[in-house]
Amino acid sequence: MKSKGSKGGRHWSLRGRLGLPAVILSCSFFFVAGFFSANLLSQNINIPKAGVTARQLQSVEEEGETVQLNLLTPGFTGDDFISVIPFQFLSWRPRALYFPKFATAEQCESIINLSKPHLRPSTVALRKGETRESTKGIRTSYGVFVSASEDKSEALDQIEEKIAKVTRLPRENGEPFNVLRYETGEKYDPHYDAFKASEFGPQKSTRVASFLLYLSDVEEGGETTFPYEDGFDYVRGHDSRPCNGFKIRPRQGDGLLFYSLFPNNTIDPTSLHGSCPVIRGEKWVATKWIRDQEYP
Ligand SMILES: O=C(O)CCC(=O)C(=O)O
Repeated sequence: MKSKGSKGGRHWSLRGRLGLPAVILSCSFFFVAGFFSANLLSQNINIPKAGVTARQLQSVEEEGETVQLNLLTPGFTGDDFISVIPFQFLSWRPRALYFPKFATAEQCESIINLSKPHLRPSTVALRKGETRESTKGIRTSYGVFVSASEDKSEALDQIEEKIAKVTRLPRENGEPFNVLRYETGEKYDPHYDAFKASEFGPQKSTRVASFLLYLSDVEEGGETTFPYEDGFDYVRGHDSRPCNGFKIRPRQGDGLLFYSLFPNNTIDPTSLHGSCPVIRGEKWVATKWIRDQEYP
């Protein structure tokens, strides 16, 4: 009661000097400021450096109308902004998505320049009984493995982060990028990215998904192909020579994601894929294979 009375006395004396509206306004201001700073500190949230970014993404224009988006307080490892990463859903069999303009032309060029001096003939994983000689000609591109940490321009770091977001698979599960160059006539015959233990021996982990970032356009040929897309040809025993099937034409900066495994962790037969031979021009692509656990 005592404190109530004394608060009341101060309130009324302020009212006398400033007027009621000014008092209510300043009380509301301090309440709101106190509430938000306490909330932010207790959640250890980084206030975005460019506050505008967060605000801009709180609404989107859809068919001429402004639609408000709800920005929530994120968990410790979440984002305090809303991301918009456009994609086209390409297929259920295999589960494949296309991400137009996933990377910028500058990022692509910088990855090519970083990789170019280190290219070596690409190799394939060997099944029991296979040799380098017996598998010669299956994959004729040149390539190099590059980790995000080796790229001072940070392009690979930014792309790896973005891939983790769209796949919802942790960065730690990704193998280093395999940057590939195909010149005229070079190709990769249809194959699976996931290794069957019965063919390749016991594996520490399995490849769940593959993300291909096209680093260049190709004048002709060089499409990524899925000969068994939708299972139709698969059921009919379609042959899998390049280049039949559902084809994706490389375009600089675009990304292709597909899953090699079904949700029950068995290999999706329709994830068979390859690269058609380049007919004209040169193809550059960076592949990120993502495993079911931390790699290596
Ligand atoms: O180059 C492509 O389009 C396909 C590459 C590929 O199949 C792979 O890296 O596993």
